[in-house]
Amino acid sequence: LHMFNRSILSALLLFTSLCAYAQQGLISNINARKAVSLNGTWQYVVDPYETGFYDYRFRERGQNDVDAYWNNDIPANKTAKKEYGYIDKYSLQVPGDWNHQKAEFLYYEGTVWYKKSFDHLAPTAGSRYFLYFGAVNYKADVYLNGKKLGVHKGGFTPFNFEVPTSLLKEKNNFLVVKVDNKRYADEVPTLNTDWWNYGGITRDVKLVEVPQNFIQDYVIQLKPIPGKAPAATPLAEGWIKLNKAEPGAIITIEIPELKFKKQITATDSMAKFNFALPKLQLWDTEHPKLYNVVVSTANNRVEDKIGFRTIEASGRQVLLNGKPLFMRGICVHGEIAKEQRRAVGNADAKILLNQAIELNCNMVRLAHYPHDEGMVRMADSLGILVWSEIPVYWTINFGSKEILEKAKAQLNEMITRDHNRASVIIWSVGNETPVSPLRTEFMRNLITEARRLDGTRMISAALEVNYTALKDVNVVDDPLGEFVDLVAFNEYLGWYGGLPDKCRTTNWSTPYNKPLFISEVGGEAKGGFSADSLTRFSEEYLEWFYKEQTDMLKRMPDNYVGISPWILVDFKSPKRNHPVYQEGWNRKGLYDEFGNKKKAFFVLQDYYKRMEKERK
Ligand code: GCB
Repeated sequence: LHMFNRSILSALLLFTSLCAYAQQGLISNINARKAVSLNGTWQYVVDPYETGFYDYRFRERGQNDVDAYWNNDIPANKTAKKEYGYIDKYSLQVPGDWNHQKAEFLYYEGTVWYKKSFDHLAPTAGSRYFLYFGAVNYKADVYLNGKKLGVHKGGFTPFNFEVPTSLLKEKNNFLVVKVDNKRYADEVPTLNTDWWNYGGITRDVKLVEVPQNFIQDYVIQLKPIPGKAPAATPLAEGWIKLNKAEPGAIITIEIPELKFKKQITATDSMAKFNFALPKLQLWDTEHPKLYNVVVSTANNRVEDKIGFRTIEASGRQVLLNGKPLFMRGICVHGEIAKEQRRAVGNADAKILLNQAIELNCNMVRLAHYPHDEGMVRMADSLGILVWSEIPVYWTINFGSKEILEKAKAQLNEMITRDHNRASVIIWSVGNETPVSPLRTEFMRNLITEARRLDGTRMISAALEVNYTALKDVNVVDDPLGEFVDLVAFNEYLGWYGGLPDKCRTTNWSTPYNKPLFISEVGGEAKGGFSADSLTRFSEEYLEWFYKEQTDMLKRMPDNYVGISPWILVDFKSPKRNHPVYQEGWNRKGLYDEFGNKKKAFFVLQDYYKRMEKERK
């Protein structure tokens, strides 16, 4: 009986702790909200043994434990013992990964406690407050004035926790975030990735103020008419989600430039709508027209910039606004190579997207995780199409329900953040997952979830081809092809299989009657290293590789709708250890880490110029 009670008790405890810290509804379009930025200098304690979290018996410390690092670090008096503290000598900039900020953090994977004090001088009576994090890699435990607000996992998606107003003080609020970027087998991503595991509070932090009842989220998108261009007065559909709805509340949607105004009445917290918009300029890659859209209730107003377009996989083609689309893409990591750090904010987004534009791209595949919101916003305004992905990467434990839930949570956060971005046309549920019935079931679940969350975009996943069993015709027949809208596959013919001239005799096809996209292709070259084209890692090898590849592409089947080679810029990876050519860098960039173009760049650029003419 004793044992029985114990197990019930521990099950109950687990359940309540999960509930207590479940993420509350994500507030979208965060930059349009009234908020105080908590970016800037944060003090920190590095804690590889997690002494601030566990006592010497490795039991989680109680909330008021004076040795818990979430509690005030000032000793009660001069006699009191304190073995930690936050001082300016140990500080980091937020947003930003820790790895590039201090030499000793380059390889660090573990816990760092971040602390920021802030004042809250003039709280508005009746307002509600949320702490918002653009992203923390990987696990964040958030504490304010000694009270735990919540836990979030997932290194690339936003989250927010409501702050009870009674907890906020006028002066010196003590905000602590325990950030842990250790890799685990049962997390998403898992232990093994081909990129740098940058840790820290990598994106913006804000204290957001909203009224009691507020507009939490909304979707306003064109409804595609299968196989057709949108009507002259296109049909928009979507919904508005109110936090603490008052039944009968009036919601207004306005597009001032179009002199459009529509009111709907909320019956509960979700108000769905569909209506015809006036004649407007559609968003596309040449005219990325964005309209100011204002959603308001009696006491809350949110303004956004939204482009209106339709996207769909139709038969063997992809249609953007009803017209066949060819994607001249490139894969991009969220990294500024020159400074060996995670990309964050608009300025970084501009650097990366302009590099893609120079290559003559109209599309980017944001690998392998959701990038900073600035990236999709910038893509919206530059007219670059986006493939956005969750880090379900390589081998994860596909039999685990818990892992599926973790992946779903990230999918949900990615879609919620960006579901009004015209640039985003593809949600990808993962990359190069090994074929098995369990894997397919897992991925099919994610696809179903993505469709439930957003029925207006294509769903895909980067599939694999077996390079060791290359035939003259390689068939992309991964069973997942049945469930995706766009059959996408990675191929490295001439790098991981054979030499580039293998391309002369190789052809590709898929049994699925769907559009076919090459989501990766690439090889390595060390910028500035010149040799004959048979020498691995030379610029000439990679140039040859791209010549053979682009020649092969002339023989692609009629459902070939585009390609996003791997990758825009060389990127840091602990897996790449050649002491001369790699030194911890994956060298498949068309730009090297200093931003110099490799010879191969011009081969792809030429191909894209040709394709732009041929398949407008
Ligand atoms: C892939 C992966 C990508 C790797 C790349 C490589 O297929 O999707 O994340 O970095 O190959 O360089 O091997």
